[in-house]
Amino acid sequence: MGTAGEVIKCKAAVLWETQKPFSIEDIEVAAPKAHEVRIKMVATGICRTDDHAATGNFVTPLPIVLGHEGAGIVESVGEGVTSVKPGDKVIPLFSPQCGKCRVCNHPESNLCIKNDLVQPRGTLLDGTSRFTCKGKSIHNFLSTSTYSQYTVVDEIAVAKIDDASPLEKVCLIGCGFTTGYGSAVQFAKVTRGSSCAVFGLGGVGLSVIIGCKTAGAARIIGVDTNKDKFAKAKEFGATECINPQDYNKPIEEVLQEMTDGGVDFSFEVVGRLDTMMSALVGCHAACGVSVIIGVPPNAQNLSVNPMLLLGGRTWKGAIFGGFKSKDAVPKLVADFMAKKFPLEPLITHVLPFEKINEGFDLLRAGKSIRTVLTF
Ligand code: COD
Ligand code: ZN
Ligand code: ZN
Repeated sequence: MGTAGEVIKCKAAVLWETQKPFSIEDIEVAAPKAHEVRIKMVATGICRTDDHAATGNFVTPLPIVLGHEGAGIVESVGEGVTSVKPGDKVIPLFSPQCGKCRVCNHPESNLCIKNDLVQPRGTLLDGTSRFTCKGKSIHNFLSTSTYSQYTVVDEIAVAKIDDASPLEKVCLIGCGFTTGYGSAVQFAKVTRGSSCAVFGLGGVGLSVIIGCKTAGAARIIGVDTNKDKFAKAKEFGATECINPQDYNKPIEEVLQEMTDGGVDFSFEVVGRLDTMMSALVGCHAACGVSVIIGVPPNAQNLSVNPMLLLGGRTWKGAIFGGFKSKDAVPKLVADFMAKKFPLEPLITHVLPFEKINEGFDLLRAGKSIRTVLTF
């Protein structure tokens, strides 16, 4: 490859300060060091977590190149890289899989200890970044930084995918789709014939619905305070939709009455404490499972009566749908290619990368499900 080993000059969307628009800047991207991979980005989605970082709700070091839901082509690799090679189509992994730590070796868990998500340092594994702009080092975001024409990631944070895959669609497998779908099929293990309630019908909630439907759930009840979300939820497989504002009693009671004591599986995909409680109480007291997907506002806590769990309810939460990322992403792409689930209906807007601020405006105005930026 012509550029291997060299510094690449390219465009990236840099966030210098929170609550400010992104600036498209000329940046330098250094060559990958040992066990690192440089990727030419082809497409990237805009996820709510990027917005949380841009507004300061999700605290991360600045200045930074955000973006964590992307797909691209390997430009070059550092010494010792064996799982990908130049020319491979890949998806960067915001939740890596080192394959060696206690979590990676656990059969059910997936939040590898090498993640940069729980306490973001804003760097690659070696504690530095490969981005510079105007002489300043620019931080990495969630091991990925996809809002750049080129990015460098650690080998444990990238998965090779099918050469034939459409990158402008499968980029959603890098976060939003997988987070929702996996929460249903992999993490909660929704059963055939079961009843499910999905709180929050954004892109992730709709992906939960796709998962519940794929798993053969008999009833999928969408819950949202915005009734404009109902038509799309039904297209994805919701059997009924309810708006808490239409009832003069708590929505968990409505769910209990609708489903003989509560649903088998409930999912919180809003990121609010009150909906987390409603989802918990709205699942059956003895056999219900409630899954938290949304991240609550910084530093907020719940006070919970343990009796809610003593009867046998299960309450749990997961990142990335509980999937081990490097293993699961290539399989999910293969499943998409085999038409086991759709991604197209989640993509409401496609914009050139330079229009990134427009894409964020659409998200903030509630007008988009997913915007994909193309390079
Ligand atoms: N009751 C019911 N629905 C509500 C309520 C309420 N009180 N308030 C808002 N809603 C609805 C909104 O109308 C909207 O339809 C939906 O909830 C939220 O959708 P979006 O489009 O804002 O968000 P999504 O689907 O893109 O993402 C939602 C998450 C909760 C998943 C997201 O905000 C989040 O917390 N993500 C972090 C989870 C994670 O795994 N992060 C790692 C990398 S992303
Ligand atoms: Zn690990
Ligand atoms: Zn995300």
